[in-house]
Amino acid sequence: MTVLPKPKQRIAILISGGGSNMRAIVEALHRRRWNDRYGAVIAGVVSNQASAAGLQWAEAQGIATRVCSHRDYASREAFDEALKQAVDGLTDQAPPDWVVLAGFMRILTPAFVEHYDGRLLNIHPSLLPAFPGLHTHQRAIEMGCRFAGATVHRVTAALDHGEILGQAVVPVLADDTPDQLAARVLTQEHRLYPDVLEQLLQARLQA
Ligand code: NHR
Ligand code: GAR
Repeated sequence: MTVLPKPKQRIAILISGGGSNMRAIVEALHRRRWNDRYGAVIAGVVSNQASAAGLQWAEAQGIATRVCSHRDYASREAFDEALKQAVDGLTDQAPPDWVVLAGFMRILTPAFVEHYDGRLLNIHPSLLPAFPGLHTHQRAIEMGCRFAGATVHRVTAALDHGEILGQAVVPVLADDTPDQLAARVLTQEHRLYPDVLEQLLQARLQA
């Protein structure tokens, strides 16, 4: 009996900071045997910040890493072109099957988004469509929200407005600081993002 090899699903992860969501995804890939089950592999990690702590963790795992600093480019268009080269360079210049924003902090141009059409995902630390943009936890507290959370969505040219793929909800507690709320949300992000990604990997395999 011949067993056909599964087509690969190559995942690139874009970070700017600590990379705890990146880590949750890499750990889920190993623990849940995503390579055997869905042909999933980590193509590499790209950061726009050379100092991102997540880069060191990825390197220690033997994952390919690249830095593409927005400060080296005169325009958003020029940065995004270089970022695209870095991302596609992880996979012999073909776009990876999935490009996952995990705490990536630069708004992307329509040209970049189109290049990865349908394969680009983000986790945003609010219950979209509430609070797109930055400082979500402070804004949720100021508005008196009783619940907050995180949303995984497809990335489109309109910031934080793509199709919602999954959400996780946490309570806002009396006297929460933005940092306390952020930590509670982040814990749920680490469950949500791998779960949504696994569903997409599974669906792509069956397509
Ligand atoms: N790009 C597009 N086109 N669409 C989306 O939905 C995107 C995106 C890029 C990033 C993540 C997003 C978030 O989850 C994201 C979604 C950065 C900013 C921002 O204002 C806003 C939203 C998000 C990420 N960035 C500043 C900028 O001028 C820089 C801030 C900084 O460097 O600290 O790009 O919240
Ligand atoms: C996460 O809470 C993520 O949702 C948020 O930054 C944190 C990154 O943590 N993303 C944004 O605010 C995007 N603008 P991590 O680096 O430890 O994954």
